[in-house]
Amino acid sequence: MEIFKAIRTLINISLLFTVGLVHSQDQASITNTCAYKLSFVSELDPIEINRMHSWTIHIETLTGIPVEGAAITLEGGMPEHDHGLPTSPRMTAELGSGDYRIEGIRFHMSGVWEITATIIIDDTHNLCVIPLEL
Ligand SMILES: [Cu+2]
Repeated sequence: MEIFKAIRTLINISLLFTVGLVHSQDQASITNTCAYKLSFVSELDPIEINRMHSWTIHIETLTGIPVEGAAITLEGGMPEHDHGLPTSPRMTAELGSGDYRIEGIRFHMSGVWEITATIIIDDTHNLCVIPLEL
């Protein structure tokens, strides 16, 4: 289990590095690693193809303290197909206790997706990858 975790972390870090380079023109400071623990609950469970829905993303520090006052942007796509999301999801509310509502999420294909949540706190951008298979 530890080995799988380590491999997954390495994969995530390499993906984050790529994403970080893409965003390197931003003024804000970019961290190539994700300094937070992210989890999400989908309004649709299971997620259905081609149905618009929202997520609640929960952010914690690595020691388990809920993170408040963040802004989240969500991007993503299918790495095997070289395309992005068909919609532009937006954070619409901070719900408290480290929870944030993201609306306008829709997936138009089943398969492997990769969602990158940019967590913005005090001009620091953290890029956190959420792997997803539909
Ligand atoms: Cu695709």
